[in-house]
Amino acid sequence: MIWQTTRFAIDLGQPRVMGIVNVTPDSFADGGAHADTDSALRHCERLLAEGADMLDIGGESTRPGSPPLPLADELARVLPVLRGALQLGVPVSVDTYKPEVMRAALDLGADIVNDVWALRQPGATAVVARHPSCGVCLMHMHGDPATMQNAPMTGDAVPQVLQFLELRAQALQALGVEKHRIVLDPGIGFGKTVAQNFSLLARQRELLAAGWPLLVGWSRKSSIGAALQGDAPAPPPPAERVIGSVAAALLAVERGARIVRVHDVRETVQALAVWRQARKYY
Ligand code: HH2
Repeated sequence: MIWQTTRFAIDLGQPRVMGIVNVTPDSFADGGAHADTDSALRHCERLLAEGADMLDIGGESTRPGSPPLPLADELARVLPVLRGALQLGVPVSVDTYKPEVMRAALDLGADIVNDVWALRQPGATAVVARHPSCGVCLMHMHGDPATMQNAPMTGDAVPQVLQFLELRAQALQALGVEKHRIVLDPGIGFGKTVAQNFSLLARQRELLAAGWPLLVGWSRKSSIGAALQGDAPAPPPPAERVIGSVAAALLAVERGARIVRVHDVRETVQALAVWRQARKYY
């Protein structure tokens, strides 16, 4: 199974680790840690040294309750880091829902568009469809980041997420984007309850029925916090959810995910090395 992107045909025969680079002051897990170009690029290099297969650069936080960022600010955060990251020899993805940012990033040579809105902003599908070969990740989100946790989805999330993602992928294919450029993502934490998030993990194989590779992002999210809370008055903060996040990434890979989007690359790579070793004897 291959994920075709601008410069790389990524072999998804092996599970791949996508390292998160948030060039933001306010991301829920690591806001402010790499908010200027130099520190973001150092972070890129560190993630690659730890074993990341690809990088995902984002300029706007999508944490629940986050306000939209003006276009000019997002461009100013993302493009200088992207320019540097594109020299590092791995696929580079841009995490954005704004078609103008997608276009500017693709013009610079970005490999992948990662859109939590699954290209539902006006003009976004056209930007991707016009490009001859970029990869794209279409993610499910219920509602929008400003309000999604006030009114999460209701009912069984699995068939709803599957139907949404299939329709978005088919719409993109109808515009001429080949299937091997597209991966799908159930959007853990985006307008879903803790129970719905874990049902998407437990029954992840149902999502594979759509026939596209799956990318998943559990890293440090509040559902991990909820699972770790036990009898404590509050969940552990994001930085203390690393082991729980690695466990979720491993369970996702065991259930067929091909790409895991993570903050903690070193720890995830180690876990996957053990998984890979055991898999030889299946
Ligand atoms: N999660 C976040 C952002 N982008 N993209 C995909 N495809 N899948 C995800 O699960 C996903 C995503 C949220 O995590 P993070 O980037 O760490 O936080 P923030 O949005 O606060 O910057």
